[in-house]
Amino acid sequence: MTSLADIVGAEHVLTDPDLTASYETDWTQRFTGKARCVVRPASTEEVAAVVRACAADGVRVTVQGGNTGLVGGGVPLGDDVLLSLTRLTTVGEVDPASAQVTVGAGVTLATLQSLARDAGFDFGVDLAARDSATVGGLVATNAGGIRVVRYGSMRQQVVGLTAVLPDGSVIRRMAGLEKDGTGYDLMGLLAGSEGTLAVITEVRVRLVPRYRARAVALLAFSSTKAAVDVLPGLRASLPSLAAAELFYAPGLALVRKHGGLPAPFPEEHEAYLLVECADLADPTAQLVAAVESAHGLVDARIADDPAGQRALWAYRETHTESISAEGVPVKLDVSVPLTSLPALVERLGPTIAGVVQTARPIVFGHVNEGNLHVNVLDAGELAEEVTDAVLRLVASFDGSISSEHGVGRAKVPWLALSRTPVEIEAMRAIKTALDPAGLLNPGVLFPRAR
Ligand code: 2HG
Ligand code: ZN
Repeated sequence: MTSLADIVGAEHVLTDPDLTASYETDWTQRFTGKARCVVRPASTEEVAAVVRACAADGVRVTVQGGNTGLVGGGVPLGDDVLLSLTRLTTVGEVDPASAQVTVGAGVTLATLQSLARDAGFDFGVDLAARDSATVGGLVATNAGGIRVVRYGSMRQQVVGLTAVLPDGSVIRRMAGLEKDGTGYDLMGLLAGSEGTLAVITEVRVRLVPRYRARAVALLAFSSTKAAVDVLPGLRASLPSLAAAELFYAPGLALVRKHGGLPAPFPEEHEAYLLVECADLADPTAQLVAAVESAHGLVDARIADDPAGQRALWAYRETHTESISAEGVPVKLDVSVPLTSLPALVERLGPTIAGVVQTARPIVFGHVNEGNLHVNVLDAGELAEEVTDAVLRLVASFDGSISSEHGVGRAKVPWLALSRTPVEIEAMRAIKTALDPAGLLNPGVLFPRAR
């Protein structure tokens, strides 16, 4: 095999366990594996040369960005090369005419956001892992986050991609054409392909206007249905709506415990909706009016100042870390049609308790998309059984077993709950056409071939 050290430099081929450890276990500590080495290329050409060398020797490659994934998709399997893209950190100039910018796959979301803001724009995707999650990983998983209600997921932000195919050849579509009807949408296909079809090395994204004026409300409800029922009214009366996030009393109790946060309301309530508006002019009056005319609220707080807004957001944004502080949860990420969301939530508790009586479900998510993060603490030995029961319940509502985190390696056995045999065959045909030897991200999306 062409020496990987000859391609990237010996200091970027890591084999010392002290150096490889942080690449070999995921953020949740749930998934871990041993790579034959960690390779850290710094350009598309180096990535292509590494992939070509691995292909020549039939060596499998697992691709990793910021290692913030939650479904084990970026963790090595055992005998694979771990291709870390965090050195692909080039940033281009923001083009104000097209409102676009090109960045390397290893640039973090936070860096992209500040790049956009410095140029008077903003970026349409935001999520709590912003400081570590990389643009390449966000595209590969078609990440969602807290702004989907306004701007859509990561796929909707992509106007150009450079990607290395499993044989080491390179696709380069970087002109940023907003309209391009010349055949298959390869960029759309690679977005969300979880590194199974190509290694994304560079991305051109569209930027959105920068809305500095914000207002945030925390609304309390006595049921999921009451919270869901206010959404159509909020969407219709608030063109500035920029986030709508749901959480529940058990999650609130956890974030208060681990973050030392005060109670948001004098009394505890069943469900909470965090709503944010963002606009050129102060949206507070709009938000107050919308809240006043909403039915079914039992309490509400509105913050028009940044510190107060951050304090309200903390109740939602610190869920993931507070759950991890309690233990290693079973993490599920599902979506159902919005009208089915209350019924799903009602049945989640009994379904999980039917598997492990003492398990503690913590549920929160992006309510407008019907997307719930079902975290289950204290599932003990029965993580697979809990997963199976919850995902079957979700499928019974015509839902998705993976809404925004990807299928990774964790959800592979359940893919058929969300995809028909015909769809899975079509996806396999695409995989086989681009990666006949199954070298790229083996075991992700489809069962491992050998
Ligand atoms: C979020 O929305 C992330 O905060 C993480 O998607 C969800 O920890 C989770 O389950
Ligand atoms: Zn999420």
